[in-house]
Amino acid sequence: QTRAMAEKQHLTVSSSSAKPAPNLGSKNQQSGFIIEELSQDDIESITDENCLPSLSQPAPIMSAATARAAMIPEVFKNLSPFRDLLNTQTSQAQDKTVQECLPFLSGESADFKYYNYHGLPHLDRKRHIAFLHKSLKKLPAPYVVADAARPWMFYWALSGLTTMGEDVSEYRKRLMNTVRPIQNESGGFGGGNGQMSHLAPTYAILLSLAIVGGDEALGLIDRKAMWKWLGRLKQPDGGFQMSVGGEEDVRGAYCAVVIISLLNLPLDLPRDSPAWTESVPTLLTNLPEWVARCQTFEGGITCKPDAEAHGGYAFCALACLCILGEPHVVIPKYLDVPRLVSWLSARQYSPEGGFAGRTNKLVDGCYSHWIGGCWPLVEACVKGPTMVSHHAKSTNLGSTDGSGDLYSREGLIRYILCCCQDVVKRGGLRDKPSHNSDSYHTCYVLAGLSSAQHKWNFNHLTAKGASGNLASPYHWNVEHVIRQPQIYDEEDRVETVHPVFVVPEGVAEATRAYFATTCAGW
Ligand code: FPP
Ligand code: K
Ligand code: ZN
Repeated sequence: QTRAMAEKQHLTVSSSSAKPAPNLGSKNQQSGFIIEELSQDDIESITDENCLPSLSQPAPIMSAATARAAMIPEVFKNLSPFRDLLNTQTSQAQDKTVQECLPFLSGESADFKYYNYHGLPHLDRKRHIAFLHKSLKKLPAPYVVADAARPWMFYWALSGLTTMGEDVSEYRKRLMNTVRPIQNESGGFGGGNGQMSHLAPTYAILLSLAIVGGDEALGLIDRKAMWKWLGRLKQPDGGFQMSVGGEEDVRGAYCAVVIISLLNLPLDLPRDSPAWTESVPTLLTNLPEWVARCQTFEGGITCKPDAEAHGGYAFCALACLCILGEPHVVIPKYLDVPRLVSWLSARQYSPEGGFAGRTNKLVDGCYSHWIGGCWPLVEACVKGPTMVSHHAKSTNLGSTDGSGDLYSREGLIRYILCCCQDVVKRGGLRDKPSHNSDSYHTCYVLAGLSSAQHKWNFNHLTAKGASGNLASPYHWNVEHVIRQPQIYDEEDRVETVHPVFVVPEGVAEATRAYFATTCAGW
């Protein structure tokens, strides 16, 4: 729906865009925007690029701001035609959010000194990079409540920094010193010193060690203890608890298979597992069946059977399945794909362009990843394996125009660059304009931007350093999405992020290769 609408609106804009929109001038003045006359360069760049077709009549004199505004499709400037007219707390919150976002989307926010001809500001890398480096220093006292989430804090920072092209190897030693004492002898990592092991910090620590890289960093993980601990988390119904005696949910399913796959662990279930019987012989027995039970009547995925579908869990479920097998085989085997696509599509809003996490809730930058990151997996499932022969590692990436997209990449990129950047207070990316930036949103907004700017293809012929158990996720290739006209400036393209592991391209492959070669057996 969103896509069809966006296309329809594109046409509308093209045919009428020579007329300056009557309101925009006064709105711009109200918000303190300086309205310049169009320079000769401005006029030439508009006519030359065919951005405004059918300029058969002489171009009317309009301000650069108005010209820019005319380049923004109507769908990102007006209330949605599907607006819920029932007046409730929910619809009021939605209307308020739209009003909050519209000035940013219409090229009218005074926060930005520059908007390009498609109404997009630059990605303010310098500020976002500084923000994340700072988050790795000593934090102010209020962060004490987030102590158990400390491993997340450094994963988000390291992941966000590398997505913006930063080298983070300077953090290797400090990271190793931080995580060494929080690994428990009984397997896995806690959130901090003296805390019991939990799958969430264990996932964040494993990915962080993988990102900083090197044998020494990876070598500090006790694989055998990890395997035994995973056995204790495995449940008779197929799923995983987050900690011993803790909640069993789809995050557990995803974190567990990420760990098993990256560490190349044996699949046998330890005999002392609460789940072990002759009919549950492995860590993976009944796991995809358990994940399948998390799909709801809406088509989305919930944390555990019979609860509410949410984007965070949708990504966990899809990425888990894409570790268990090939997307085009395993996703349709366990999920109702048309219903899933319908639910995912309904998460993208207009005019905001970004995603909400669940029905009747608000757009939020972090769903650029949790929902946005579902799309490459679902697209690969729908499209089937590709035969692209080029190998992708940054040099000479192939490119595609993104045809076959199931969502509006343009909408997502607009929401991210226009609404999610703090370029005034402290840098970093955020949920929405009224919210402060934080490292969680910085990490996942950037991951979403990367997935909107690139296209991942599943290619079962290409094995990047992996064969054996759970080797599917090492068979992806990436291409640049290049579309004419490209709405964002090429300098604002970020790095490629693995669609299943959410680490820089190549990192998961190197990690698996390390554990497959140096740790054959224990
Ligand atoms: C609702 O928050 C959020 C949840 C119920 C959990 C979301 C789950 C994730 C983000 C996935 C975590 C993944 C791993 C790998 C640990 P809310 O009510 O504040 O937000 P909302 O209004 O947008 O739903
Ligand atoms: K939220
Ligand atoms: Zn959020």
